[in-house]
Amino acid sequence: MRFTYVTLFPNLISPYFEDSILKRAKNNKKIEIDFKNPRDFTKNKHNKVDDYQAGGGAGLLMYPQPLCDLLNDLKKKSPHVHIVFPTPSGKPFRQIDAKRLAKKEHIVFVSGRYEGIDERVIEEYAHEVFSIGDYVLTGGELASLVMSDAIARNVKGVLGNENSLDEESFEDGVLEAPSFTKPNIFKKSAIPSEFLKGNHAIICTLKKEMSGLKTKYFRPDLFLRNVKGK
Ligand code: 6GU
Repeated sequence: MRFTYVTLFPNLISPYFEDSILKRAKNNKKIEIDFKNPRDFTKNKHNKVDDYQAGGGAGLLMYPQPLCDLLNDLKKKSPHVHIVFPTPSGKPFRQIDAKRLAKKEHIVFVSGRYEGIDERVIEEYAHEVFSIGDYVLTGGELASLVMSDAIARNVKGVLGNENSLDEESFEDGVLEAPSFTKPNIFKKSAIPSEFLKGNHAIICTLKKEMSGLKTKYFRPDLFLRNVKGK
């Protein structure tokens, strides 16, 4: 899997791949990353990438030409890229999207800064437009990283133990059951006793019950979606 980040600020992104699982994945060539800077495609003296909004409105927007030249260049070199625009006005990014996108060869994340990107660029180039939640970030970089991380861990060979991909939150549309490790008693609080007895059928039933309760309590929206079978 190759991730290309189109960003004015590559330094916001690159350190995330310098530690832990994604560092190993990069070293093992399970994932490859590179960066393209729209500023390198400007044609004006001061390498300006932003401009005032048509019709007024607070803040500046990234205007089309540098981004379009950059993306045309990218598509010419890699015709099969899947281009993603992170924006708070996109559709919600979910676990099923992470799994689906993990099968792509090459994903490009186009991060806007300032108040965002001229809509015509998104119309022209986006294969998908995602939001990572109902809040506004200062730019698309963090959102791109969030999505890349969720995608990368579904790429074959990235996680040490592929079993960790089963049984996790959202796998069956429910939150993961609580889990415990040693010590058996921590600050007067004991691990549920069945967990220590080792009857896996009982533990499995218990976990399913806890999973359901947790989902109902913290995510009534997910719970109802399951009840309705959507
Ligand atoms: Cl994808 N981008 C930005 N800038 N803000 C966000 C977001 C994305 N998702 C939620 N907030």
